[in-house]
Parts: sequence; structure tokens; C-alpha cells
Amino acid sequence: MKQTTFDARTALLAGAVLFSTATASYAGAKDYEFQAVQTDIKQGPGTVVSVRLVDKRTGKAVPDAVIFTTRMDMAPEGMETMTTPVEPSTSTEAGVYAFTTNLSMEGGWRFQIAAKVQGEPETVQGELVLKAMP
Ligand SMILES: [Cu+2]
Repeated sequence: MKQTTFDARTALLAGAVLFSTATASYAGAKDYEFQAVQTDIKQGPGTVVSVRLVDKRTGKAVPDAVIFTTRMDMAPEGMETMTTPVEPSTSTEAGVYAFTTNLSMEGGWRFQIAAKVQGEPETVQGELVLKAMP
């Protein structure tokens, strides 16, 4: 009986420690958000997709982030394996990140993006749903 009580307490303590660690490590990245500048995109090659990275604490765009992964697929249409390449493009607005891609099929596309923000150790991740229009 005593042993059981001890185990339960230990488990509770361990849980509390895990929980606080997880909360602390994700607090930073959650302060940032990727927003689509435009969700309706022209279907076809050479299409430009622009996303704004926003600091939710200030509402301001965040310049000089390093984008290091992107993935564009048709998950919103149940076609997760249908992907298309995404290349970085030049943006004229600070805090807006532009890409060229080929939305080869009309319909919903999911754009996943990850970035490093200066002074933020956590990776900032975003997921946007775009619509390729004729
Ligand atoms: Cu498709």
C-alpha cells in the first residue's frame, strides 16, 4: 500500500515536470504566425505565393527570418502525395516571404513552411491552405 502511494506521487511529479518543460520550450515559437498574403492563387507554372511572418505579440511583420523547409501538397483535396516544388523568390516587402511554384492542378493546396527567427531558438512552423484558381 505504501509502495503504491509512493509510485503514484512519483508519477504525478514526473508528469508535472514534463508538462512545464513542454510549455516552456514551445512558448517562443507560438508567438509567431505565418499568414497567407493571398489565398486565391493562379493555377499553373510560375505562380508566386507570398506569406507574411507576424509576431503575434506586436502584430508586426518579422523580417530576416531564414526559411529552411517548405512543402506544397494537395492534402486539402485528399491528395497528400501530390506535391510540387517551391523555390524562394524575391520579396519587396520586409517580413513578407515570396516563393515561386507550379500549382499544377486546380483546388486546395497545403503549404507547410518552417523558419528560424533571429533571437528565437525554437523553429517557427506554419501551415497554410491555398486555392489554385483557373
Ligand atoms: Cu491533385
